[in-house]
Amino acid sequence: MATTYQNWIGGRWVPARSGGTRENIDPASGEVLGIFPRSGAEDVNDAVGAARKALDSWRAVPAPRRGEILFRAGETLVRCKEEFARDMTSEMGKVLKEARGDVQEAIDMTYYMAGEGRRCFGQTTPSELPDKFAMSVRQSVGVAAAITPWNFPMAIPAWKIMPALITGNTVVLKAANDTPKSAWNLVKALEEAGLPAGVLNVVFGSGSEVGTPLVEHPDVDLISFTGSNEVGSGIAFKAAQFGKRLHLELGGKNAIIILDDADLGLALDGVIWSAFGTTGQRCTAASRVIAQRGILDELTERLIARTEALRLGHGLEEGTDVGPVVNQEQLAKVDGYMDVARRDGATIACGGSVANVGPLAKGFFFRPTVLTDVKPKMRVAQEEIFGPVTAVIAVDSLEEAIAVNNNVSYGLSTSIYTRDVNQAFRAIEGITTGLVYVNAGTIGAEVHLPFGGTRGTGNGHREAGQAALDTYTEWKTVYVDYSGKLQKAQIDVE
Ligand code: UN1
Repeated sequence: MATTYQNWIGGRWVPARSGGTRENIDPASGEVLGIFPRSGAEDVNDAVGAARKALDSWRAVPAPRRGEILFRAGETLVRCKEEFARDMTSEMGKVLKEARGDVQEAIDMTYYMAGEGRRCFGQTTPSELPDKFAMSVRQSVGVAAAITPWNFPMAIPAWKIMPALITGNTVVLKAANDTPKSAWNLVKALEEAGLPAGVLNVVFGSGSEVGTPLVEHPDVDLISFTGSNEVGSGIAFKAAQFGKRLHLELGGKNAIIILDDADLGLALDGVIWSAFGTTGQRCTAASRVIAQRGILDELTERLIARTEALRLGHGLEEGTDVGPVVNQEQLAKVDGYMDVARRDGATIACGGSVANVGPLAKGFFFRPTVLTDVKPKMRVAQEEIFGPVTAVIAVDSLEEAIAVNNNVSYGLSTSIYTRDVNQAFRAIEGITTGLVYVNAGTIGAEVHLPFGGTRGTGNGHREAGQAALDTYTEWKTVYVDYSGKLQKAQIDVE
C-alpha cells in the first residue's frame, strides 16, 4: 500500500478539500510511490489565506532568528540527504549521484540564505546635506507564490523558498505534479525546524488546477516561476494584468563551443556530462555542440562512441549512466523531434529512438542521441528538446561560433573549450548568455552567484546569489534629518 501525503496549509497537514488524489509514479518502473492530493482553487485559497495571516508576525521576527530556523532545516537536509536523494531518483529518474547533487544544492542554498539573516546589506551613504543621514534597507514584498519544475525537485524550490523566507515573505509552494515527494521532504524539514504556521504552505496539484488560481489570487504579491516558455508567457501576461511582481526562469538552448586548440578529451567529458546528465532535462543542458572544423571529424567520432557506451537504466542501480525521461508526454516530445531532425536534413548519428526492451520496458527511456549535419537554423538547433539529445554544428571560426551561439531565442548558458586565453576572453565578451563557462560544461551553477538568462530564458531577473534578494525584497530608502531645521535637497546648494 502506497503512503498517502497531504498539503501543508496554515501549519496543518490536510487533504485536498475535494478529496481528490493523484499517484506519484516511478518513471523507470511504473511503480506507484505515493498518493498525493489533487488540489484545486479552494485549497489555493486556504493556503494564500494562511500565508497572508502569517505575514505580519513573520516579517516582525528578526532576520537572524529567521536564519536560525533555516539553519536547522539545513541540518535535517544534511542528515536525510541519502534518503531524500533516493526518493528523488525514484520519482523523477535522474541517477542517484545527481539526485544527491540536487539535495546538496538545496542544502547549499538553505545555509547561504540562512547567513543572509545576518547580512541582507543595504547601502549607507553620505547625504548631500549636513546633519542628515541616508540609507536603504530591504523589506519583504508579501505573499510569494513559488511554482517549481520536476527536473530539480528540491534545489529549485529551495532557490525560491529560502530567499523568500529569510527576507520576511510568506510562501505558497506549488510543487511539480511529477515530483511531489521531494517538495514534501523539503517542506517537512522546514516544519521540523520550527517554521511558524502559515509561513510556508504547500499545495500539490497540476498547473491548471493549482498554478492558475495561485497566479490569479489577489492576495499573492509575487510570483516566481521556473518552467516552460509557453506557461511562463501566460503567467507574465496575468502578472502584468494583476500588477504582480514576477520572476521567470524559462528554457535554454545552450551550447558548448569547441575550438581547434581545445583539449578534446576534456571537452568530451564536458559534453557527455552536460548533454546527458539529468537525461538532458536541465534548462542548462548542452543541446548544441558548436565545433570548429579542424576537430570536427575526430570530435564527432569520439562523441558518438562515448554516447553509445552510456548505460540506460534505473537511476538507483549501480552502473546506470542515464535514467528515464520524466513521463510519457516528455518521451513522445523527444521522440517527435527525431522526425523533425530527419525532415530538416540532420543525421541521427546514434540513438534516436525509444528504448523499451527487457528491464527498460516499464519505463520512459530514450537512447542518448547525437545529431550531426545540423545547420544553425534547423528546429533541432533552435528549440529546447529537454531530453538526451545534442546537435553538432560545424563552424569555421570563433566569431562564427559566437554568432551561432547567440542566435537563438534563449540565453541561459554557454561554454567554450580552448587553451588560448585570448580566445577565451574574446568569447566571454562576445557571448550573450547569462552564464558562461570556460573549459567546463554548461551545467553546474553554484548557489552563491546569480543564475538566469537573457532573451526568452527569462524576464531579466536572476535567482540565487545576492541577486535573488532583489526578487524577494522592496528597497526602502530612509533619510534622517537631525539638523532641527528645514533643509531642502537640490535647493540648498550654496
Ligand atoms: C535547471 O536546469 O533548471 O547549473 C537548473 C545547473 C544546476 C541548476 C540547473 N545547478 O545545471
